[in-house]
Amino acid sequence: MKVVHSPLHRRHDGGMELHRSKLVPCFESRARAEDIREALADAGHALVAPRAFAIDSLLGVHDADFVEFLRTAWARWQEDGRDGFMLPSGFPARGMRRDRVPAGIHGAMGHYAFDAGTPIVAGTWDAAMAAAQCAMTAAALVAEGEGAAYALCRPPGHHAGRGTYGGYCFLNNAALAAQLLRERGSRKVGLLDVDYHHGNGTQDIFWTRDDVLFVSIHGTPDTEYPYFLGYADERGAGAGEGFTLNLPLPRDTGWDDYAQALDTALQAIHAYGADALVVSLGVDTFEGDPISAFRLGAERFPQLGARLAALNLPTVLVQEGGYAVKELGSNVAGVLQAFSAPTWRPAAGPARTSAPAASTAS
Ligand code: OKP
Ligand code: ZN
Repeated sequence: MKVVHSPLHRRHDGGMELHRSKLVPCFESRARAEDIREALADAGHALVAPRAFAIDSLLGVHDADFVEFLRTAWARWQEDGRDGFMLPSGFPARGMRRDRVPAGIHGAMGHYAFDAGTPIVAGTWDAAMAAAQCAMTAAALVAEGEGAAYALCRPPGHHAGRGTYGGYCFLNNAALAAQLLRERGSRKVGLLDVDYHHGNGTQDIFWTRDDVLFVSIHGTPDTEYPYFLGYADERGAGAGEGFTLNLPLPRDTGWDDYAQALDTALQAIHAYGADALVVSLGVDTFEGDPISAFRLGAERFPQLGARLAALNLPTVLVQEGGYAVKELGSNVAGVLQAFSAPTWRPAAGPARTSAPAASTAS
C-alpha cells in the first residue's frame, strides 16, 4: 500500500524529557521512523511524499491560537535568549486560570502543554506540520479510491487536543485524517486507537461530535500515562454522547484479553455504520516495549491487521507510538500485511463513491 512519509521528521530531534525524575533523551526518536521506513520499503510498499496542505487545513481540528503558538514557539524562545529545547515546568491546575494565556513564553508553554515530556526544538514545527500533511495525504488518497493508505507520522499525534500538546504529540494526525475524510464525502468515520496509551487528544477533539466514533483500547489511566483521561465511564457529551468508547485494560494484559477488547471495539465500529476507518496505530502494545506494559508477541501484529482489515472499510492507518526500535518496523509491517493481500478490497462507501473519476484508478 502507499506509505506517505516525509524526511522532515528528522528536524524534530535533540530534545529531552522528564522521565522518572531525570532528564533523558526522548524515547520518541528519529530512529523509529527510519526503522519503519526501511521495513516497509523492504516489504514492497510504495513510499510517497505528502501534499502541501496549508496551515488552514489544521483548523477543523485545532484552535487557531494553539497552532500559532506551535508555529512561533521556537522563535519566541530564541528571542528570550535561549537555545536547546523547550520544556514547561508549571501548569494551570485546579483553582488556577486557564482563560488567559500568559504573555511570556514560559507561561504560554505551561498553558498549552500538559506534561514535561514533550520538548519543542528548532525543527519541531516543520516536523509536526509534515506529519500532519502525511496523515491528510493518506486520507485524501483513501477518499480518492485507495482501499487503504498508511501515514508514517513522526512526531505522533493522538495526545494532542484541540488546544493542547503533550505525550510527544503536537498536531493530531489521526484526527486530521478523520476530519479530511468527513470533508471529502465520508458520513461516519470510525476512529480506532490501538496505541498502548489513551488517545486523550483525539477524544477531546471529537468529544461532542457524533460524526466520528472514537474507540480506544489502552492501559488503564489508573496506573498508565496520560493518567487523567481514558476511563470507561467517559462516553462523550451533547451530540457526542455515546460516540466515545474507552476500553481500558490492566498492565500485563496479553493477547486473549486484548483480542476480546478488540472484538468489542470492532463490533462498535460496525454497529455505528462507519463508512471509513482511521486507525491510530501505536505498536507499543508489543511485549518488548520499553515504556509500556501489555504483552503482545510480534506474531500478534499480523493478527491485529487481519481483524482491522476484516471490517472491510476504506482505511487510513496513522503511525502513533512504539518504542522498541529494533522490532518496530517489522511489527508495523505485520499490521499492514492483511491490507496488502491481493484479495483485500474494502466495500465501496461514500468516501469512495465521492471520489473524482480521474483519481479512482488504483
Ligand atoms: C506517546 B504515545 C515521561 C512520562 C511519560 C509519555 C509517553 C507518551 C507516549 N517520561 N511519557 O502514546 O506512544
Ligand atoms: Zn503510546
